[in-house]
Amino acid sequence: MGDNIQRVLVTGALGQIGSELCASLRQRYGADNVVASDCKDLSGSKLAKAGPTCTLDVLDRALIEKTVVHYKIDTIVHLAAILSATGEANPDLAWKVNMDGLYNVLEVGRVHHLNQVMVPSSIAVFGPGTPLENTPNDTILRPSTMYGLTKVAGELLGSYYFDKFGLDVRGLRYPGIISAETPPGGGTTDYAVAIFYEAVKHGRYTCFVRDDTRLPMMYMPDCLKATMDLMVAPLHNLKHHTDFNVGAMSFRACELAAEIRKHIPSFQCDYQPDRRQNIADSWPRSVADDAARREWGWRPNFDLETMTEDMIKRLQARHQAGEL
Ligand code: NAD
Ligand code: AKB
Repeated sequence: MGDNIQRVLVTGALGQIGSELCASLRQRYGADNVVASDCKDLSGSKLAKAGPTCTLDVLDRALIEKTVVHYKIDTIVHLAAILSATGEANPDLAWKVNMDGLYNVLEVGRVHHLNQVMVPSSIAVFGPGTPLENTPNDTILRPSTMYGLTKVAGELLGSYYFDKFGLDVRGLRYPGIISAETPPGGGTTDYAVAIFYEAVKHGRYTCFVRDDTRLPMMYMPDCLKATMDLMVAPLHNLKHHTDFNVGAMSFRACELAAEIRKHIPSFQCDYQPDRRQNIADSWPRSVADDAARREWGWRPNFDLETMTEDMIKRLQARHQAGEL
């Protein structure tokens, strides 16, 4: 199981997480053994220069199956999804991609006896009825968004495939992911990334949540570590499978702005909350990740201070190189 991964298919590989996770997976398993796929065209992308790629819409089960057979895939990392803000604007699309897409991937996993399917979940599984401070791993899951609803159903569906068919489905509930390579694709936590780009490029940012909004966040290197550590964790150590809370840091939007100001003293941030504020208010302020720590040794490396320093260094280098 976890230690038997040889050929990996990544769906949604052009996204914020996929674009960096594919590179890490290729380092670990060999460039030729990680097939990066997305419904968008990958030709000309960094991923296409470094290893195999294919265009793959996860709503096309026959094509997933063909790809798995063609590349002799034994593990799928399923990242294709519609995130919270886009999902609220287009719930029909969110349902289709997040539910039908996952069902297709799990069915192919079952029929082809794959070693593992990794499916990220999200802090979006929680809702206003959940304890929002230090939210426990096993608690009330009543989200108020279509995205959150599909993530809860996805966790349950993955567990069902494990219990019923023995398919090794794993997943962690990422908090908002902050990264300097690929911008996020339509989530509520996107402000915590956009603020860095705008600070470096223009020295000012208008934030779409209130200054006192506090949410759990994680820097990309920790996201990659968490994902790859869970993938290789011995199955017999896991009591949870598809639903691990993983914490790293929690901060208010104004605390992030203040941290950025330590590096860019003239940085100005103002706040104009929009419809995403309601989503942010329904999510945990911080999460308890004792199950992940106990069952597969989860430990984050970055906090607000070290993440901010590294983000600014990377984005300033990209800005100077004319990439932003
Ligand atoms: P993203 O929006 O940046 O990327 C998603 C990718 O999926 C895009 O490249 C898009 O083209 C692709 N896609 C959309 N529909 C598709 C389809 N029908 N077939 C194939 N590809 C399709 O998302 P991300 O941030 O990289 O998220 C990856 C996973 O992690 C998702 O399951 C998401 O819910 C989860 N997650 C992300 C965060 C975060 O902050 N980034 C937080 C919690 C959970
Ligand atoms: C979003 O904001 O939708 C994502 C998530 C926390 O799932 N970043």
